[in-house]
Amino acid sequence: YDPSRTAPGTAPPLHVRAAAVLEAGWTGSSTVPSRSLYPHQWSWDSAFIAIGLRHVSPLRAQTELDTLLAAQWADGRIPHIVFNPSVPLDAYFPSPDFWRSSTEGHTAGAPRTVQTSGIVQPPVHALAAWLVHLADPGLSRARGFLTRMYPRLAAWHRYLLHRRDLGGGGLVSVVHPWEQGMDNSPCWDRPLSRVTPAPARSFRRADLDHGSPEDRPTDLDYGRYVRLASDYRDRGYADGAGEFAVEDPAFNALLIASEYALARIAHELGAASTARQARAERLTATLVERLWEPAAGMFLCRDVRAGELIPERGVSGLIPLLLPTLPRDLAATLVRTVCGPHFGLGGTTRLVPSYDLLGEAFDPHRYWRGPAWINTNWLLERGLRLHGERGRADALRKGMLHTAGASGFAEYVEPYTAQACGATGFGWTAALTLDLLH
Ligand code: 9WN
Repeated sequence: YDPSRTAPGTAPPLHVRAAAVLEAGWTGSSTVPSRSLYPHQWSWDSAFIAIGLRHVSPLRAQTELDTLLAAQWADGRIPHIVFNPSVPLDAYFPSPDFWRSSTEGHTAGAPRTVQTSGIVQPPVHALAAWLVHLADPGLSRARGFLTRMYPRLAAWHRYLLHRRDLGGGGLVSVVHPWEQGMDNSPCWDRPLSRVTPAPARSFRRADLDHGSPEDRPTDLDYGRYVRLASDYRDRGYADGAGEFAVEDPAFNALLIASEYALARIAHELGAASTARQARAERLTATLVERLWEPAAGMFLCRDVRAGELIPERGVSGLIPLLLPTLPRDLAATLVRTVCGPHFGLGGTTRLVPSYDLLGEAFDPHRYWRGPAWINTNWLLERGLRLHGERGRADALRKGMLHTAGASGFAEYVEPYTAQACGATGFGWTAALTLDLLH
């Protein structure tokens, strides 16, 4: 892009503006989701960011993942936040002095030299590593990128499949809403209602100083988030005993998609890959068995502690469209649901909302209770394409690119009008825009 050849007053092209967002968020070793609201490294943000960054600089995309995986715990978990020591403690809550990873996480093998949180986020990483490799296989091989990634990613998946099968049925449970990444989704209301909130005076939120306070989770939500996280910490981050355990369709679908990617990585490295491929197929069948709800035409979350499906339609229940061996009739049903009255794609909404348009808890502005997010839409676009829905995928892609540019790469948007909400110049919005442009 050469600004001297552009007419004065013309905005730079979308890819230039998206790359500038990633440039502004680059710390030298990773990218922040947002300088104001999220000034550290987040796990699934980094995976999505690497997927976009590979088009600007494959080297930086590799470094993004290297930095994250350098903070992996000895038990295999990849923490959801890796803290930047040069950022003041009060810039984000909960800060390192809340998680106390290097002391409380000692038994679970938390690193000593870097401070992290003790919970996890969706496993998009193997998928990201594979896509980063493909952007420049020569550079990747020369730097031993996949050789370095593979054992760490394998340990990560092992942790999830062995330590987090809290329901005993073969799927992974999340133990905190922050782990699933859609913090205040109405899907969590029921399991969260059993959790006694920590007193409001026992902590101080930092998010309300930056975000749009009326969109953010409530103080009551935060009381429960804090209680769950501090109980987990006080158990030394040992898995199994917590009050909150939910099998989530998106978290598990992303693990399966990453397991397929890990099979490809193994193959590229000359290692055995068929067992992984078979495991991904088995996990897909288990996902259908445990979380598919024919009456809803989609997947639902399972509340493991109550032993029942949660009767709320969140966007998470559509994400398994990403899976190649999903039975054909289920894929067709999911497409009908995305385009039907509950999600409105191609009809009332510009992008797929985070929650059921007809649900009682729907709120078009409140974070994960209605607004549309680029990462979930990017995953659905891939799913539509994979299952032969080219026209719908193209239309969604167009809608995403338009929304991303017009909203200043907003964190999330109102689903009917695509009006910008939350932070602007948001990392994964810019990164996934770059990916869609390629
Ligand atoms: C808690 C960073 C993260 C995203 C999550 C999003 C939000 C954090 C918060 O921001 O969560 O992890 O403070 O609200 O819900 O998906 O990874 O962008």
